[in-house]
Amino acid sequence: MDQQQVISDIRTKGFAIIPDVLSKKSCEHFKSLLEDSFEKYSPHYHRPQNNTAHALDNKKNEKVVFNLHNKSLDWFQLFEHPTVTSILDILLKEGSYKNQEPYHLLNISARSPLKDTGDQQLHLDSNLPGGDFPIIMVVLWMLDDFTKDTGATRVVPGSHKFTTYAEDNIVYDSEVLAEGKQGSVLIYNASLWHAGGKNFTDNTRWGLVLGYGRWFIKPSFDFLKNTPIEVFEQLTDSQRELLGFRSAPPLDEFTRMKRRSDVFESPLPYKLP
Ligand SMILES: O=C(O)CCC(=O)C(=O)O
Ligand SMILES: [Fe+2]
Repeated sequence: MDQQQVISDIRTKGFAIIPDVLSKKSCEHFKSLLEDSFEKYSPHYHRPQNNTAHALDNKKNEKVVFNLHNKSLDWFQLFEHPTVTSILDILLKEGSYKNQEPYHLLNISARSPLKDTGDQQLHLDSNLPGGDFPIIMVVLWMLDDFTKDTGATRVVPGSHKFTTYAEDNIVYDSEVLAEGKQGSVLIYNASLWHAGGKNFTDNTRWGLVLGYGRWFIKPSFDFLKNTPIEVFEQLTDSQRELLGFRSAPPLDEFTRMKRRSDVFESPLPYKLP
């Protein structure tokens, strides 16, 4: 698919789907990493006492894995896949000073809704509707087929320009399904109204959900504190930058004056459970 067309679709409709980016073999490899991580780490997840009204934080009906950067370096192939970074380099920089300010990862998770579950309330991932420039973009890698039956993501085209939120429990006439074959990637402006669909099958519907935001937006988890030193040491400069190791605020005026840094922060000691 032509990159100019993808960018133009994201600007006008709020999203675009690029087919055939990953091979079946690669998708199956990443899915096996997800299944292993889910089995190993989900028993240790913090369980919130009270879910919010929309229950987007209710993870009982889905397999979900977080913070993949600290689980396998293989994930960086997707975090910095040139097909997506070449698009993000334009959309997440434009409007910044000289169109050159960096962006970093905000969210690194994957979800697979269980049978007969998964339908989410239409929502946005940007915490603010509308906006002249995208401040957060989401890259959703389809590691399984995304169909009506497996729970493809629902989207409302053009809603990234609305300055309101979707009404609760309403299905909009203009809503469409972001369907795609295994190995496709859905890229959307995080102000787009969207929702994970219901999975009516016994099959998995693994989607890797990567949020990228302008450098001054804080991430979902503290990557500077949850990246083990032995992982950090193996990362390239651009991978460290992507995790935000150059966008942390200075401790105080004696340490540094600029909000961004030329050198990398040092990770703190961290071990997975
Ligand atoms: O899994 C999907 O299709 C979308 C997930 C989503 O929107 C979210 O978790 O914020
Ligand atoms: Fe979302």
